[in-house]
Amino acid sequence: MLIRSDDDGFIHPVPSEITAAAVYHGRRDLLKALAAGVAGPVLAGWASRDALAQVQRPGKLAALPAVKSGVAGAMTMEKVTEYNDATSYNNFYEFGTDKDDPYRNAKTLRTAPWTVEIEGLVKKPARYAIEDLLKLGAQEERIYRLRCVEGWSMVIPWVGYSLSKLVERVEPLGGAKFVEFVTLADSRTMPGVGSRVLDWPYVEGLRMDEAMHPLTLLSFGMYGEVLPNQNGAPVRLVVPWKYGFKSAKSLVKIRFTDREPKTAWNKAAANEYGFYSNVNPNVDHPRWSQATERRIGEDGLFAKKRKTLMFNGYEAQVGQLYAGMDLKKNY
Ligand SMILES: Nc1nc2c(c(=O)[nH]1)N[C@H]1C(S)=C(S)[C@@H](COP(=O)(O)O)O[C@H]1N2
Ligand SMILES: [Mo]
Repeated sequence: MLIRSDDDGFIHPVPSEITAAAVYHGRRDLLKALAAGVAGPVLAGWASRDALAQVQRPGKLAALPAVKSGVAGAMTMEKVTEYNDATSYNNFYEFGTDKDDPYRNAKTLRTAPWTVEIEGLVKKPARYAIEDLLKLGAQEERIYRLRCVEGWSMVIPWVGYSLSKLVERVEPLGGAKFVEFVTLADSRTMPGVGSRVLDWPYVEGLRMDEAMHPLTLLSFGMYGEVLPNQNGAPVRLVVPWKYGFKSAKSLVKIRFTDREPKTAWNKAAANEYGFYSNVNPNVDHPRWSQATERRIGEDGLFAKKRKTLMFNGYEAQVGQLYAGMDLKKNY
């Protein structure tokens, strides 16, 4: 372990964490600081912020302590998006379709009490209170790229554990081939649910092997704190190699099934949003290219667009899941 826990309950960084701190904040920034001879104080800040996000967390919500993930590919080298950007530029249509609607409207979401139901083809169906679900696995920090199908992206330090932990616990039956994710649709607290942009509730789905992949995250927090409402409190999915809409927010039900789930976006526009929705720069959306993306926070006049990577940069980890599949057909 690279971290130690003192009796004050906080986890303190040790010098070996500094390289990882550079990862968290962008290696090029560190090199720049070293060259300028100002690395001392900079490193101190980075090291403490990196070891546990709660040390210099945004301080807006309750801390959610986590250890750095050891899962392959879980820590991108890229610079983390500013918290204020990640929490004010969102898609959460239950709260409206403008980018700042979730930030403005999601205050009404009631996240306690909250239960998540596990049903369908499992040996152990269950109703988990959020407090119990949170404790089912060790909370890990994972820094993932998130690529929205609309052509923008962010880099977010999520907190959570692999969905596979929960799947193993409830013991799917042999016939279970897919997992369906159902999210909250409460017209009293979610103003967007009155609109007809989507057929509520918002439903998403994964094939069983995708659900079991270690990178598939059941997330309870970000930036060292519990999730803000607009980012899908109290629990959401994060599937980093797929377009952002697969990462369903504010989950209330997880259902195991033998059929490919009918997802909300597929029902709304089947020719635009397929079941797989893997990030793929070679398969354009019918109305726009998917070859490049705009990184939120880099949108100045001279900011260059970035090339979108196959499977959002997670090809080494997930490419095998799709061996032999025609990704143009299975978009
Ligand atoms: N329930 C629900 N989940 C959702 C959405 C939504 O509208 N409703 N939007 C999706 C889309 S399109 C994206 S890009 C991501 C955005 O996650 P973020 O706001 O935390 O960055 O959430 C996804 N999860
Ligand atoms: Mo999205």
